[in-house]
Amino acid sequence: MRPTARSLLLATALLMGAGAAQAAIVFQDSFNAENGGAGALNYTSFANWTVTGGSVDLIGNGFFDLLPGNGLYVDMNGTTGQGGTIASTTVFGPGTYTVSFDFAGSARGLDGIVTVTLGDLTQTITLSSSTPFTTQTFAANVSNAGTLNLTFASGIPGGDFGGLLDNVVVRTPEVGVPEPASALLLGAGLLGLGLLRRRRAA
Ligand SMILES: [Ca+2]
Ligand SMILES: [Ca+2]
Repeated sequence: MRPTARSLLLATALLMGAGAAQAAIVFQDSFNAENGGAGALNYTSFANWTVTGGSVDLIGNGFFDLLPGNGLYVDMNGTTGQGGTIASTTVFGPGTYTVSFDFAGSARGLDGIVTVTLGDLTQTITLSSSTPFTTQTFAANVSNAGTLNLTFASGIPGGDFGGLLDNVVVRTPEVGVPEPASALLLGAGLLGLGLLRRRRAA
């Protein structure tokens, strides 16, 4: 192989590596696969969540479908008259994460209120009744001292009409494959170190 062809291949490989440097998704839930795709009141059998307080309803797909076109989603106030709390069964290790989710008002005349927690993140979101699903994004630093589960708690203690939750995603920051410039720098550094060692050995 001619040197130019070889360096072209190398450059292409480095560029492709740079393209792979994206935030990694470590948790994702659209709720669409719950309960065989059918809604259920006071649902507790979530694949990725434990209902740790009150109750929540699994709605959508034509079942109390307040915001059609989103598959299944969660009404943070179930049908027991108590706001619900759900906690991820996934425990997040120490690190920095980006938490995003879609949240909407109750679509039944009341504000939707939810508090999300993970590590040092505690954020309460209040949306008016008619606000459609809007994506909320927050940073969360997890240490051993903080909350290791991702939780969502309804901010409406009583009543059956809660805010609506869908599409929860947790990402790690952009890490992984170094960019071409830093890869070259690292290579040059290692080469220098090798030469230095060889010289010392001599
Ligand atoms: Ca959904
Ligand atoms: Ca409800």
